[in-house]
Amino acid sequence: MKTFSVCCLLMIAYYTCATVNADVYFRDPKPNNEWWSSTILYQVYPRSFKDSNNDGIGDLKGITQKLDHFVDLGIETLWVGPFFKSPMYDIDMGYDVEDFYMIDPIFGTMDDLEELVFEMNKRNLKLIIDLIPNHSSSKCEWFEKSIKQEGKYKDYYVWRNASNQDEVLSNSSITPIPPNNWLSLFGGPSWTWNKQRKQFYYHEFRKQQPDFDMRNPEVKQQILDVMEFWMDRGVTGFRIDAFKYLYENISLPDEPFKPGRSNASEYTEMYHIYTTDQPEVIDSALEWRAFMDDYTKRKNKTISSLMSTESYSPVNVLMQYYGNFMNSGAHIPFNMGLVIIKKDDHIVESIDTAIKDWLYNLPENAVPNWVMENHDNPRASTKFGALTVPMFTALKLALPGIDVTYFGGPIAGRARDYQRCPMQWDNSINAGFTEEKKSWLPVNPNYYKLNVETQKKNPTSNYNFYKKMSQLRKTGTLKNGDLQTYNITKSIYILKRSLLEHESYIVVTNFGSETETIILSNVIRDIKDELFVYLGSENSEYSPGNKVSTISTGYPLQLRPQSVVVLTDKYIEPESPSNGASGCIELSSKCISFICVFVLSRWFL
Ligand SMILES: [Ca+2]
Ligand SMILES: [Ca+2]
Repeated sequence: MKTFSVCCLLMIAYYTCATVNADVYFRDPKPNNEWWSSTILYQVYPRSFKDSNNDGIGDLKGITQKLDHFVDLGIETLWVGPFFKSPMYDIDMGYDVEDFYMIDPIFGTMDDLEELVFEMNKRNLKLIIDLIPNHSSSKCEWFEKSIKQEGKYKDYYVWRNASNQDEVLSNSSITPIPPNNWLSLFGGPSWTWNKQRKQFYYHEFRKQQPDFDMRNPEVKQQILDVMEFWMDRGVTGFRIDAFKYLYENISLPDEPFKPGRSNASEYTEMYHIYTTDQPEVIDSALEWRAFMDDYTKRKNKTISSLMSTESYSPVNVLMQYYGNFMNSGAHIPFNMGLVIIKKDDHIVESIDTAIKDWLYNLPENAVPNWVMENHDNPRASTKFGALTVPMFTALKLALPGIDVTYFGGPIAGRARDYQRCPMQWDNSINAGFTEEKKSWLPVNPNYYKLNVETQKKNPTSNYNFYKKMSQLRKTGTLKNGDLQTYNITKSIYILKRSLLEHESYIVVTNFGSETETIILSNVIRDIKDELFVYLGSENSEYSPGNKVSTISTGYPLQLRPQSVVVLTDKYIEPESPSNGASGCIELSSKCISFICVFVLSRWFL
């Protein structure tokens, strides 16, 4: 009893000390050294990454050609978007799969994939691909067979009679009425009548994307077969698309309107309580994880496969995707908290809320993850301005857990407000994306200066900023350290990582419009009087090795608007003069030698 009281007192004392001035205190539950636990998952949008055969469209061989790009950036895991055979209908192109076992000729062949995996393995890179289990294309052979009610395919999809089925069957001029009021995400009924089968089929997305009936055991097995097929080809896991839409309530009740709403064809006017995040979705998370773990054992794989899920669901639901004490679920239920923050005066508060929401709700031993950009949303540079790119890079890459980076993010490709535009590699024609005169989407005309090659040469570029942050993630502190955040004003946001017997790192950002003087010792307890700059954004005017006082005397941090510095209590050697400066010195010494020779030769002659 006495020991218990002492323990309680110690715990209270410990938490009081630890949280006295920090907004979030997050302690990594245990050193987590799985290959995925602090990885960067880099999303490659294959159409726009690199074209190898000059048809203007990116392809698998193109990705293979650019693998050293990832090695240079310190990225270990690629998530390559869908490359399966597909009619590529409309803007959702590629997410309407016609053949789940085939690569679309636009992207290449099975041999190209084999070469990609081989070259990735050589570089210790891992490949994650999309799994699209909710629906197929209406051109998929399975759907065609389902229409004809052929064998096991008969109930592969969600087929239902019309509400007025008897009348329709007896009189072909009568319009069939859908079984209920459910809507497609793109507006209008999510039911489309099939004249041949004389039934409605359900589609959460477009009518060209019919939903599978996930309650059918044959379908469940089919999905597992698809997973195994690609894992056999060297894929180390999946990003599971549209996860919350896997199941619909079996008795098809109408969905209710939101208060004061009545537009029966507008998706956002209803609560989708019977078509999203049904309890069976969580079961799928557990079953598929178990299947993937079992695969690792069966095939004697040295590393486990990674399961990530895409759902814009409430945090409490996403936390259930992680699984429970008995059974694990997804390694990464994508955390979209930072994707949805808006540009306004409360940005610091919004970032803080997004971080807190995830970490406070995280189950024990689960690893957090952070997404900010993807193919469906505008880039941060478009939304918040180009100067904020290193600020978000520093914050995101300094947070514990897994980072998800969207292609082009490290150079802050500002692609005409369109996040799918081709990657800008260099200043050659079409930014080095393709030699074809026309690429599938136009390349941003700013590519002559905004490209990977140019940024690589500039030590203060966004590319090199990202690279240095990614190198920092290899330290014990960033891998396993604690996190504290300080939300002190509307413009200043501070994030600290620390680990016993290791150096600490402090990210300080200024989202405001004026230069701010920050006395860090007023904010952070037990801080040394002087810290070193590990990294500063170009506009911060701080360079690695600069000293900063954390007290009011000396040289306290003066942070320019829209800038960021990363500070540490470890000694950082000041950077040697830049190439330009040493070039000058070299040039002037050459001049002096020349003058000397000239003078001496005049003297003697
Ligand atoms: Ca191509
Ligand atoms: Ca579904």
